[in-house]
Amino acid sequence: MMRFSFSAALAALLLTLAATASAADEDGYDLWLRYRPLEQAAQARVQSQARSVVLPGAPSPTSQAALDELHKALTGMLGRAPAPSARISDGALLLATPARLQELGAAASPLRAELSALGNDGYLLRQTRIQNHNVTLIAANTDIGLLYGAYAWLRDANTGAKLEASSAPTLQLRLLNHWDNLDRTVERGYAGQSIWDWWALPDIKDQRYTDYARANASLGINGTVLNNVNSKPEVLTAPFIAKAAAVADVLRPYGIKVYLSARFSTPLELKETSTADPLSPEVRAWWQRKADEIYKSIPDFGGFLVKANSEGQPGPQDYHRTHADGANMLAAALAPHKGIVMWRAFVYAPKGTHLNDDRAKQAYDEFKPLDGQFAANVLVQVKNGAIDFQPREPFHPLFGAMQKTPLMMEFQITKEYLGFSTDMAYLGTLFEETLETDTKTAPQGRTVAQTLSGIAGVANIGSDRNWAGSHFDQANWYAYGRMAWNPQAKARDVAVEWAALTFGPRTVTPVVDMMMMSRETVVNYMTPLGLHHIMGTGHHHGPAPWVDNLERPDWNPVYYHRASRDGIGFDRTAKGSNALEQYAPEIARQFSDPKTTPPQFLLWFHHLPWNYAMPSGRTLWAELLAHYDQGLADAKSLRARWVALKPLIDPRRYSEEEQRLNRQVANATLWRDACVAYFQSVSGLPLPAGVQPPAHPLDYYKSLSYPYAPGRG
Ligand code: BDP
Repeated sequence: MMRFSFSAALAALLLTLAATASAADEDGYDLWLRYRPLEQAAQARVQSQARSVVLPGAPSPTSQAALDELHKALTGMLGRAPAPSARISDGALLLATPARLQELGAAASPLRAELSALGNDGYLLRQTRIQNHNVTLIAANTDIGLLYGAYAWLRDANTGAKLEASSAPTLQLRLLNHWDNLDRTVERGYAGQSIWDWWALPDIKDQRYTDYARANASLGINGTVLNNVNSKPEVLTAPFIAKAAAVADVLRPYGIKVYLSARFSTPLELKETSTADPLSPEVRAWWQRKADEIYKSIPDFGGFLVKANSEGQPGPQDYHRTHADGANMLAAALAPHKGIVMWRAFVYAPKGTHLNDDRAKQAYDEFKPLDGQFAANVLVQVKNGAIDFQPREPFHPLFGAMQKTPLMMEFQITKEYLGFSTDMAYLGTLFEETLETDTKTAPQGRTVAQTLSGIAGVANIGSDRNWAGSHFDQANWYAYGRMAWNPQAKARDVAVEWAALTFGPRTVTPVVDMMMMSRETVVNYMTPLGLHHIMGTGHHHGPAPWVDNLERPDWNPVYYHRASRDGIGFDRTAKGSNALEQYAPEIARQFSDPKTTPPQFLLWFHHLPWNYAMPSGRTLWAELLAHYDQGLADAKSLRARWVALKPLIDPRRYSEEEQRLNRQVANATLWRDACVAYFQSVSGLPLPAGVQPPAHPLDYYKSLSYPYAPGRG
């Protein structure tokens, strides 16, 4: 017995030592492109597929990028670089388009036929025989397809996933939106300063720009809007066009186009026109000249993203014109150059102007009547939900409703409302939940994903060493990119990939379990059962459900939760604001009855008495409390799960996340206690047996303020 426990203890110790010894400190800069030495069996497998790397024909900047990445990766994974070669031999990793295959004297037509359905960006990976040699083939129609294929092969090589795959994206526009200002502050950024060093550009091009391009290309992201939607006129002046052009030069080989956010009143504010009226010939001519000027420096410039007539931004309505008038004017300037306009549907009127009875209705009210009036190169960009990137929202009713206008999805990768970069929340589950929802719209019911022509994610990237503010926030960039490429992808599968690439194969199951529970955890301790927008004023950190004194009714949390002695929730049925009418009839019918409304959206659509009977058998009051308690318990569980992983994670990344998870428990406690205290003060109901009273009286929570909270831009 003695001997057994001694040797068991020794074995455990050795295991721990082995694990810690192999886990050298990492700072996260390498993201999921770490290329650390593979374990022996994996090395042998990868080695057998890549004895040499062959690119027939002359390299282009894009295929050179693929070669460089393979070289870097194989050197890291195998300990030495395979020989680059122009000829095939057994065990070669062959990168080939049909045209490149011909350069080898091999028949290209069978491959061409196979690739015909894969478009410009798709690729296929397979083990095959060419010219009597066993090779691993990465094939595509274009060099950018080869680059995507090379990254896919590397993913497989690292995770041990099966080869033999072909893949092509369904959405042609897969963009990041940076909310980065010209002074390097980042609106809603929690990862340090902007990576775009506008002051140093165009002369100084940081290595980060190349690494940013590699990371994005590895996911298939093919466009980036460099500056904040709350844009400045200066970004369209000659010096900034030159700076944007320098960035575009770095990103181009990686298949990433540059776009800019344009301020609608730019010509007027630069004093180059006397108005910004979109129908004025002077204004139209100015934008045409401006487009010509931009395309001289950036021949593949993507186009403009525009936030107009929202939160005080200028727009066509200032001249009694419509969103379509404004968007089409810009579209006309860009069309000759094949540029596009992404016109945002996140609109709500500034102070003093019209506010309808429900902010959730405004985008639909303004845009649905314009369906069919937008020029061919305009896309309307719609946030995933009708309010504002909440921890959970039902899908935006414009998806499916705008049948004659191409739509883009706008997700927020940066966690403005989900705990910044301190709280862990894996957003893959949020993306999946939205994308797979059936809009129940013609012709036969379409998921949100099927209504899209493009997708945009508000970036969580900054100049922090780990790019995203925390290691787990890298997963949100990763998941966004993978799901932009394949909107049918499952959040769990994506998490498995990311965990293997980021923390190594032995951590996958526990890390993925943490990721998969993390977003629901945040929903539970912040806004369970369909509550929304009860965060602190301005910075959106922490709970503030009591706030009722801001100028606009729809800036106040009390507007959204409507809690009083008689009950809680926003009535969006026909008896209330009737926002439900904006959805397809089947959904409107289902959600108009609280009994058939999914519980996670209950208080989004219904105002219900505190003693309303929930399916669980509890009253609504008890259920609400149970969700807050669950959120806090799960935050503690996340921390405990991470602590258990300590032997498998390098000390630096372990400790950086452990500190954040401690902070998350504190944050969850604050949310839980403050919300329990506040809602109890409103409901007047006692806490059921077993429910802990909040640590402090309500006034304590009300007195907290965060004047220096990050992300205000
Ligand atoms: C809100 C943000 C604000 C953005 C706005 C937008 O709080 O900073 O400018 O969205 O999307 O969520 O335009």
